[in-house]
Amino acid sequence: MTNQDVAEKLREVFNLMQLAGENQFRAIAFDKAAQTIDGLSDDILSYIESGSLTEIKGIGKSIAEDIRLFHETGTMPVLESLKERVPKGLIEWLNITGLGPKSISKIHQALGITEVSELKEACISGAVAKLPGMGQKSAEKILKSIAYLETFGERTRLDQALAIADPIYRFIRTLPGIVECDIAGSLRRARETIGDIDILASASKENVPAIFDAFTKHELVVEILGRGDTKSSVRTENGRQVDLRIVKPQEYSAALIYFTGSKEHNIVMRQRARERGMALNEYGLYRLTSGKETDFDQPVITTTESDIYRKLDLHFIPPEHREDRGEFTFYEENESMDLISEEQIKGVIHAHSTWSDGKYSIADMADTSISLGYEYLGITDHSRTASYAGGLTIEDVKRQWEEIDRLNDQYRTDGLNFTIFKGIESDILSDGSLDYPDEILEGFDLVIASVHSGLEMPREKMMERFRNAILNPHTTMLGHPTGRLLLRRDGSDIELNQIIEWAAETGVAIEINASPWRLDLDWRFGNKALECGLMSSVNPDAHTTEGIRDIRYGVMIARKAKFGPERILNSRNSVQFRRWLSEKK
Ligand code: DGT
Ligand code: CA
Ligand code: CA
Ligand code: ZN
Repeated sequence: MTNQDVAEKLREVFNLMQLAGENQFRAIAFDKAAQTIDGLSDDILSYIESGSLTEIKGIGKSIAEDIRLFHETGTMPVLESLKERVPKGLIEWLNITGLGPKSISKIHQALGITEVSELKEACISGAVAKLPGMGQKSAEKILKSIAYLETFGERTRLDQALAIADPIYRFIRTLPGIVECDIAGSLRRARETIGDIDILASASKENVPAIFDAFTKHELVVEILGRGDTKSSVRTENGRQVDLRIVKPQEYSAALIYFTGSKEHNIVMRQRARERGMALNEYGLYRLTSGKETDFDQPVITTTESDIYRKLDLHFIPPEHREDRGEFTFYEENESMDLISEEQIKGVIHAHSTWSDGKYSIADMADTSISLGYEYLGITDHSRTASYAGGLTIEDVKRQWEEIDRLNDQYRTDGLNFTIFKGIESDILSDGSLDYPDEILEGFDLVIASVHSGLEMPREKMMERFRNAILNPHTTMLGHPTGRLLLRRDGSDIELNQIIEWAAETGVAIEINASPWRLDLDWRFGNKALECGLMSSVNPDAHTTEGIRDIRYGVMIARKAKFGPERILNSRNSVQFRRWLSEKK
């Protein structure tokens, strides 16, 4: 049980209390407690164990008791009773972006509806627009969010899928009788969102029932969706479906290619097999009969995925490139592509501190970076226009520089090979200019230029805005270019191919924002980026010390987008990185 687990539960109470129309002050107390615990630097468990929860500011006796019960029983009575009182349908409305509990409660009470489908109708009919404080615009926004839910509700973010898949995979791998086991499907291909989780294993026949028994009894499983001789499907705690398939050991490599996908990649693979007088399916590679049918009596012996690729005149194609987006041409000719790996990342770029909206001090962020083995940290708090995120005034900037100088002096005195770079995440203003006068911008080691407002500008204006930001000599790199939030909000309407060309021409990098909410630059622009020689950097956009670990997801996407270490800035050591920055200037 982490601090974040507790905060999440308290926030759930806050939301449901508002839906239930409970006393505002009581509800807000839960929200405040959640915020406090989110920002707590000590482990909440230590407070629970020593019975000192009420010593935390903003945690009264009653919330302390709720937290204690949550720790003891896994739930809170206050939450359970709320869940009984609030209509189930309404709770689903909370997933509609831009619709807060207050509005939900208002619409529900005025129109007496509880289902998402009814809400949709009420938006179309104009009933929602007529409510006080709502209007046509709000109704349209709600409709758009519902459409989004309908399309993506069945998918999940990469980090959420990994949090389920990793423990289950580790568990299965060690079961008696397992010969081989891998995560397959979209997760193995490192897609940014995942439908269901596919796990593939091989085992001899007599072991299969016991393996399925163990799988369906795993602690994360809440429901068994189906069970057959070769496949079993379950639903896990947060609603995710996991499929486990078990094949015969000799079928494993063909099955792994098949169930890794993508479908598009598989189609080309089967075609290549036929062109070479063979048939490829999920069981193996076979010769064709004279009548061009699969001859199951004549298997082509292969024991690894590489063997199968070789028979089809290809070098091994790494799973993250199996999308039928140019990989066949490349791996016909080339043995491999030099791809960035997590160990090659030397520095943490794009991190926020308490100076703006981060939860930890610069020194804390640096300590965590050091303990994770990084050589440098580029602190990039928000700029002054982003006042909602605590953006820095010019005075703040100067004082922050002094703090960074002091810390760097300290590292030098201590003989530590660690540097903090002075950075800023500057808002790109609506005309494309950056957020400080030149004499301040000059003082930064690096400037990440990002759009945080007016994301819905018409394309032409937006492109002009980006062009100006790229042409600004102080811009080191663009941050999260589209501004999308995965499964929540579309990105800006921009022509990214053009932006990539401009950036590459002027030597501006475009970050791969590693936050699993963003993963922006999208990997689909990897081919274009490669063709132009675009530079990038795998940036965690960390607002907490824990957030630094998001680099993991960014590296997965960078590999998928075909970036090797030479085009990833933060694979350079701090000396090389500093040199690149000064050459850019
Ligand atoms: P997802 O789950 O929507 O994120 O995406 P995938 O790629 O994991 O798709 P899924 O779970 O439906 O199937 C896993 C793999 O199995 C898929 O990548 C390719 C293979 N596969 C499934 N159905 C078909 C099919 O109808 N034709 C072909 N060629 N391959 C299939
Ligand atoms: Ca899948
Ligand atoms: Ca599946
Ligand atoms: Zn940002």
